[in-house]
Parts: sequence; C-alpha cells; structure tokens
Amino acid sequence: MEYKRVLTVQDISCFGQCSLTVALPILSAAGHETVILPSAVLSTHTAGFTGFTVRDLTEDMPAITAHWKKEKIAFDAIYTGYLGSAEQIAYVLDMIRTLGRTGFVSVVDPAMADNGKLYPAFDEAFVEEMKKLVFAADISVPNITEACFLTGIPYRESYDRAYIDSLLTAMKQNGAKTVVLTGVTFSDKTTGVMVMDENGVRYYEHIKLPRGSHGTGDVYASAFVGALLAGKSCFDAAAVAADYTVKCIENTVDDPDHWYGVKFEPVLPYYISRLDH
Ligand code: PXL
Repeated sequence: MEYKRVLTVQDISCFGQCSLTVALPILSAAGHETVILPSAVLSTHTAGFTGFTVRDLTEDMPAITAHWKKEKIAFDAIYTGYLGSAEQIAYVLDMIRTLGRTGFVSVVDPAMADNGKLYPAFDEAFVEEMKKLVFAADISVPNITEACFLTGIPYRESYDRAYIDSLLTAMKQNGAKTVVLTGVTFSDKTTGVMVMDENGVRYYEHIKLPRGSHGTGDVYASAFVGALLAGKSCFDAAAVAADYTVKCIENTVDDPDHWYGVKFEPVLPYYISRLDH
C-alpha cells in the first residue's frame, strides 16, 4: 500500500474521545502519516459537559500554513472536522487550495450540529462560512442535521427516501461532488449511510444499536478517510467505517459511565483487518 500523508484539522478536546484524539489514532492505525493542526483546545467536548475551557487557535493558522509552504510540505489529503471559528474557514480553504500534491483529495466533515440543533459554539454566520468549505470539498460527510443547515431544507425527525434524495439533490445543486450522508434511518432496527458519488446514490444499511453515543461522527469520518486513503472506493470506505463504528458502540453500550465517547481503541484491530493491507 502506498504511504499517504494526511492533514487533519479539528479541535483537541483533551477529555472526551472525539476530534483529534480519535482521528490521529485511527488514521495512524490505517497506515497513514498523520499531520495534525488543532483548531482549538478544549478541556472537554461541548456535548454534555458544562464549564469547559476553550482556546481558539485561529490566529496561529496563517503562520503554520506559511511555514509549511516554505518547507514545501504537501499532503495527499486534508480532512477537516470541528473548527474553532468562522474566520478559520478561510484559512482552511487556502490550505485545501495550496497544500495538495498529485491525487489530492479533500474531505470535510461539517461537524457543527446534530439532532436538529447547532452545537453551542456555532451560529448562522458559522454555517454560512461552512457552506463555502463543504461545497468546495471533494467529499463531505454531513449528518442529516448538518445537510439541512447547509441546504436550508427544514430538519425532520421522521422522513422517507424522497426527503433524503431531496437533501442530496440540494447538496449537489450547491456544488457538492461526493456526499456521504450519515445516520439515515428508515426502520426501527437499522440505520445507514447514503453515498452519492459519480456512480449515483447507494445506501449501506446496518444494525442500529439502542444507544446513540457521542463522538461516533468523528470515529466514523476518521475511519472513512483512513479506508479511502488505503485504496477503498468511496462506497466501500463508507461501509467499512460504518461496520467499525457499530463495533465501537457495541464495545461501549454496557458501560453507563462511558456516556461521553466510544471505546474505539480495542476495536482498532478489527478496523485494520478490514483494510486488506
Ligand atoms: O464530535 C464532534 C465534536 C468535536 N469537538 C467538540 C465538540 C463536538 C461535539 O459536540 O463539542 C469540541
């Protein structure tokens, strides 16, 4: 397998098993050189904790990028997640435009909302900036809530295939190329991902566990990027990431104290086994 270099831009939530503390180990396990750019440093993630500290690192970004350009450091992929500010998005767009090398792919997880609501740190101005990043990316990995904010289509708790198709069509009309829409559920016992790429739209369905877990969006997107860079097609990478995420949740559901993230580390050997190195 080719040795790929991926840059991932997202926050460090020191405690909470999400963003960079999940992306770095998963991408490394997939066999890729993983370069990190922290968008912010928080004491914990913001979903379920109160009183967390936040240090926004927006100001550091231009100098870091300038140094990399001077050193001629370039990437096979850039994968972005939770960002620290709306201003940061212009810097990230510049990285995508200038730091790629042959075969470059950009993957944007517009990590900003879930269950019909924006995360506490974000507002409409942030959504407007995020649209620019998502619609410029080669691949985006939104959940349904995020796709609604990105397209202006009202969020619905229950829906049918036509609603999902309308979200994907609106994403495409706005400029999206490949979209991996996560958390698409048509029945009580199953959920899945809807993948729209140049081959059309395909659904990967898998079991739905009774408990949802924080941080699974980041586990999913990281595992997807790792598998994609390992040579899987977009659909196959989406399926491997889904199976791995299910196993991470299974490995966590019986521990009520572990509500803030998933125990993804013990399941990494399963993930690696699916990459056919
Ligand atoms: O998992 C997404 C995420 C990442 N980073 C921070 C978050 C969240 C979700 O709430 O709060 C800081």
